[in-house]
Amino acid sequence: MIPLLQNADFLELYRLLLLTRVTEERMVEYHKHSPLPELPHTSIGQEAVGVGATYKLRRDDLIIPSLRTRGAFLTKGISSRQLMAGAFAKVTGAARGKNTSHHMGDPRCGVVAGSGVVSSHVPVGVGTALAARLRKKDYVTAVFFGDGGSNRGDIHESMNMASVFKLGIVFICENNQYAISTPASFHTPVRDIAVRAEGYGMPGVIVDGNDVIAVFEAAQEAYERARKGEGPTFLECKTYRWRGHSERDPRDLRPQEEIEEWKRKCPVSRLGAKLLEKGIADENTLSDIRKKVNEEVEDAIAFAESSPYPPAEEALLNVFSSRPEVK
Ligand SMILES: Cc1ncc(C[n+]2csc(CCOP(=O)(O)OP(=O)(O)O)c2C)c(N)n1
Ligand SMILES: [Mg+2]
Repeated sequence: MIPLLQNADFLELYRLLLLTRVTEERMVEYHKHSPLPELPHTSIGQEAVGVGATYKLRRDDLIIPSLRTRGAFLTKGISSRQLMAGAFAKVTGAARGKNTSHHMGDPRCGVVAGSGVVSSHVPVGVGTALAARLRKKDYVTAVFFGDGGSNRGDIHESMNMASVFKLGIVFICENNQYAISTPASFHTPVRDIAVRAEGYGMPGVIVDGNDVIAVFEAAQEAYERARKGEGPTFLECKTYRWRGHSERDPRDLRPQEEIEEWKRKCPVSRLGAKLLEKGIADENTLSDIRKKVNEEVEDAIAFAESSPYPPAEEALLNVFSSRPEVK
């Protein structure tokens, strides 16, 4: 059964969207005057995908974020302090400074570390879903990737294998319509990437990726199917990033009017307006949430700044695993 959202959930979703937004805005500002070890690749404008698709997942459910699924870290239980310390490559980050928040993981919260090689983490998700089957567990795996990444062979092999074995995995495509500055119409011959799901015998669902509630509901339906052993789902979330590919993008080649049009579909203000309209919150409630979020992010920055880098003797820790003895 898909969990019904209560008023407290709507407020929490608003807080998580805003926390993701403010975290990234502050990372960008900070990076401008004092370059961070992590080159920010923001999800500003598309926060509803990571937050909506991971809200109410269990702690033992696994997620493998894309290069841009920032909100999912927070929803899954990584603290803003750990996330920010990750961007600063400090030892207090979730990966103890070995990986910035860009690709870091934390097994304690069910976040599997991603990879800098686009889509190479998707087969890993098939592996974790297969592990659940072999261990007779009902945790699910959600793996995130972009529209550009959806053209890599890894994804097609993964979808095929996951469907053949009816594994508990959900393929979540963050279709923000660009791969760096190449429009999806240049790199993908179909308008809706979800139509490819049919070729792999799984449902292909398209959802408004700027509507956090719609993303939540579609994802929950897919997880339910996955948990019941009915197999994978492909979920395409149509969205848009407001900023360039990364903070190193010298010039964003996308049309300014297009960016402005998508800003009017802001997932954070959309949910805020819904809360006001339904009487779930008033202006005071929302500004109180905003105040607390700003304080939390400032605290995270202070924490990251004052945290140490990892000690040299940790350089080889958790990098290699010893080879099992062959008898
Ligand atoms: C295999 C591989 N090719 C190219 C790159 C360089 N690269 C990094 S991100 C990116 C674009 C990815 O676009 P998309 O999958 O749509 O994700 P988005 O950045 O839009 O979230 C590219 C080409 C890479 N990291 N790995
Ligand atoms: Mg993209």
